[in-house]
Amino acid sequence: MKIGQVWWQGRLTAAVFENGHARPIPGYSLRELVDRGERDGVSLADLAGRYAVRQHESIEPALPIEPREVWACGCTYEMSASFRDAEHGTREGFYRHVFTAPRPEIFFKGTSRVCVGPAQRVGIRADSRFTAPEPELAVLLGAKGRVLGYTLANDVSAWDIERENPLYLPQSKVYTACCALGPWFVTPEELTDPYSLDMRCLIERGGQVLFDGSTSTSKLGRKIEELVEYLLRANPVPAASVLLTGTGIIVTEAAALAEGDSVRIECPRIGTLVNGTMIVR
Ligand code: DO4
Ligand code: MG
Repeated sequence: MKIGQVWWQGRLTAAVFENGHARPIPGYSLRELVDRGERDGVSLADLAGRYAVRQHESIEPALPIEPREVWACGCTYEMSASFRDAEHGTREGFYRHVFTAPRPEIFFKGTSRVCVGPAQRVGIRADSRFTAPEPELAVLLGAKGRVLGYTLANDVSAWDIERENPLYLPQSKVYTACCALGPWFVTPEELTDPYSLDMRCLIERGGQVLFDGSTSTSKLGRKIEELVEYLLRANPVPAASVLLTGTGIIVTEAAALAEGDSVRIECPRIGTLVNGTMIVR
């Protein structure tokens, strides 16, 4: 099942998506539906099947959830680790160590305050000259880290700020509209194997494709359960939070994001997430 949110009757409302249409779930945001499912011990798919309206509405997907917390993993693909070692001149493999070490890199990406949904604009910091999209598989977490669904995420990052000094990572990662999510979550009953997903990212400017890169989650160097287990160590992340699993696509500096660009992340088994860009101050 595909489940997310739509703007319906003046509020963000949970909805099931089928054949290009939405079936809203009156009275519930997706966060409220997750909480209800946890309280009653019922799966999201069961709740949605019970409460979604029967008629199909022509409404576009919105931000699929207002997450309580957003966390993100880094250097989970060899590509991301080796690119960063090259960027920082860390020949000894500062980032490669993180790719291979037992403990993964996990950082706080923010709350729903920094999230945007499909067709909304992601942010480019006014003080960054090289901001890049990081297309990632993301998971919706229930209580105790149970995976309730999979979606696409853009961990938009000011790479030049990170490049200046790794201690600037939070400033490169966390700011207004730094995280796009969508178009919806695919539940684990429908998406049984998250390790064989093709992902592609295109950056378009003025109708021209500036960048086109792809990867597969088969290159993800860690199991999602392992990432969640580390995330929850001494850190009881609440239900209705989201975890980004890292990028396997590295864009070139020539394709640094500029205002007005369009970033398209495609994953045939999940959907397509398209966002414009804007400068944020
Ligand atoms: O270490 C920096 C962040 C890495 C990251 O966000 C990623 O690999 O996706
Ligand atoms: Mg990332």
